This record gives sequence, structure tokens and C-alpha cells, in this order.
Amino acid sequence: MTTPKPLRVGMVGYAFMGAAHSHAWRTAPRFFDLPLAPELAAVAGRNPEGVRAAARKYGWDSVETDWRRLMERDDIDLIDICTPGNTHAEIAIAALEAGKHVLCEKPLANSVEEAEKMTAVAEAAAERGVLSMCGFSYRRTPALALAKRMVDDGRLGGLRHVRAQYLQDWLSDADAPLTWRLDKSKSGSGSLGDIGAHSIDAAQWITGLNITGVSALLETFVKERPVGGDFVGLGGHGGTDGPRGPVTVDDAALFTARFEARHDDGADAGSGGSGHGAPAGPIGIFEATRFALGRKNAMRLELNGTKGSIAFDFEDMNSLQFYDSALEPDAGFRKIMVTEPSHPYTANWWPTGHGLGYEHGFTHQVVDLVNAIGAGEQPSPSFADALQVQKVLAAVEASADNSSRWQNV
Ligand code: SOE
Repeated sequence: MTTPKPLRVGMVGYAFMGAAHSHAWRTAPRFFDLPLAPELAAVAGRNPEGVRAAARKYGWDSVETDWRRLMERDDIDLIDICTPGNTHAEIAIAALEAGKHVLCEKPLANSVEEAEKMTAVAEAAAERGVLSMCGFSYRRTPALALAKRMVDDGRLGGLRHVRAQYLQDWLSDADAPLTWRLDKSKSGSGSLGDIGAHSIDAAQWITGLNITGVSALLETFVKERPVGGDFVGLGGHGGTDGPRGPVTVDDAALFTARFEARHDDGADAGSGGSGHGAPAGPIGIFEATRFALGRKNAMRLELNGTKGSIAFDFEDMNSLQFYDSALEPDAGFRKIMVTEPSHPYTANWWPTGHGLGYEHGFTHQVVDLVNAIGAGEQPSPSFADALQVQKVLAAVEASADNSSRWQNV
């Protein structure tokens, strides 16, 4: 076998997502045969000590304190963007124009306008063989990839309901510090874009159907939080005595949604409500919050179709619940352990039943991206797919600003 050519990565940002991505770049070629060999060439960050420490800890070969330097370096083939949303557009556009492939963290941008610009530049770059992908990593959870396979294989029949929740609790403490995730100018939105975006992407990807309209409610429970303070992981404690600053994003987002109809739904007209005329697409209900005490990372998705249902909860991420109406009704939901070699991604890991974790989604993301680059094909989700998610986020905000009035996407 010939040695694959290197794929030299320059990563921007090195906090939580930077750590997850570093691990993925390092691990992917050790468990999967890839057409290119990822090299952790350089990491960029503004703080010289911080970026040097991150490079040592995660194994990057060099550091830059200005991300623009990465664009000038001809020993970098791909830019991996792990920074807050307000910087995505500028970095991604500069990278694509410099001829570097791009992996950009989600949500793609902080506005539809930025996401549209990024998508236009990405599509022009793709014509020159320069490829880009947005990091909706949950698509690479084996159980969710299996859910998509089952929907595509028609195991659920025509879809009627999409029920998506993303529940965390790390902001429940009113004294948790005011980090960038709570500052609209940096993060774009709160629970909505941080975690709701994952649910929107997963729901659209698995059903193969776009959301066409929403009615929404946003709430900010804690309006001011301590500035600075100990920042531990996501939450931490900011102290009660010091100065407080305003929280400018939503703490929780709820919305109902309509999806487009499946193009081939005519024959399976159970997917709609009336059974007459044009088939309707499924209806959906979404909830994203970082205030659901006791729920740590409950990214849940349930789909009900004309033939069966599936249910997933990331807190039990190695399994998928499946109800098949062709079986006796008292067979109930069955729990599929998604650890068989026939399941997506799992054959490259441990023996049946041993299970995977959060970090594997990022590793699989790298695997899919490197395979697509090796084949010269558009990786998925493309910036155009992520732009569609961005349009749903914007419609949710517009509806919530307008007393929950229906808002088309
Ligand atoms: C924080 O809420 C967060 O880390 C998100 O930003 C990630 O995208 C999600 O995977 C877990 O929660």
C-alpha cells in the first residue's frame, strides 16, 4: 500500500471544540484507513502562552498568534475553525480564497447574511476543488446515522411527527459566569444556535426534509451574570459579589415547525393530516434549553411514521429505540444496541457492545471529511446545508420577536 499524501491542518481556537477536534485529527487515521494523512501542522490563538500550552497538550507542531498567518503559509492545506460564531465568516472566506479546505464549527455563522456569503464563496471554491464542511458532529453518532438509514430504507413509512429536544443544565446556576456563549455579539444566539441548531440539522438530515415554517418562543431566565469569575468547562461559578453584565441571548428556545412534504409521498398519503389532496409534510416540535436541571446532554429525537417510530437520547447514545407496527402491538419499542459491525462507523472500533462516546462523533466527522476531500467530492453537511439551518434559526428569532406569529423559512 502506498503512503497517503499528508493533509496539513491549521486549527483556529483551542478551547472545548479545539480539544475535541485535536483528538479527532489525531485519532481518525489510527482507526480508519484514510486517503490522506492528517498532520496537526499549526494551531492559532491570540494568547501566546495559551496557544503554546494548547499546542503542547494536544500535539500541534507549530503555533501562530494571528490566524491570518495560517492563510499565508503554503504548508497548510485545511483550516479548522473552532472559534465563536462572530469570527467564522471572516476566517472561512479568507481560507477558501487562499485555496484551503475548511471545516467550520456550527452554527455556520451568526446571521443568514454571513452564511449566504460563506456559501457563495464555498460554492465558487468547490469549482476549483477547494472543499468545505460545517461541523454538525451529531450526524456522526452511530445511532443517529442508523436512524437516517432506517428512515431512508422506509422502515418508518411516511413521517408524521418530529419531536426534538436538546436539554442541558449547565446554566441553571444564576451565578454561572457571563461567557462568550451568553453574548449575542459573539455567539449569535443562546440555546437556540448552540444546541437547537444540532436538533434542527439532525431532524432535517434524518428526514431528508427541510423545515418550511415555525412559530416560536424564546426566554431568558437570568438577565445578568457575574463578569469574569472561574470558568470551568462550560459553566463554573462567577461569584456573587462582583459586577454583573447583561445576558443578551435566549436561555431557552421552543418552536413548532412544518416540514416540506416528501416528493414521493403521494402513495403513502398517511404522512399528512387530511388524507385528501396534496400530502402534507411532518409537523415538528423543538425545545432547546440549558436550564433543564438533571439533564446533562439529552439530545433527543423521536420520529413517528405510518409504519413505525424511532427514539434516541444522547444520554444513552449507544442505542436506538425502534417500534415496528408490523410486529405484535405488545412487542413495544425494542432497544437496538448500535454497536454491531453492520452499524455505521462501529466496525472500526471495539467488539460488539463495548460502546462509543462523545468524542467519536468528531473522529467520524474527520473521517468523512478526509474521505470526501480524497475523492474530490462535496463533504456533507455543506455550507449550503448549514445555511438552511441558519435560515431556520433566523425564522425562530423573527417569530419569537413577533408574538410567536407563524414565520416562513
Ligand atoms: C455547549 O452547550 C455544547 O458544547 C455545544 O456547543 C456543543 O455543540 C454540543 O455538542 C454540546 O454542548
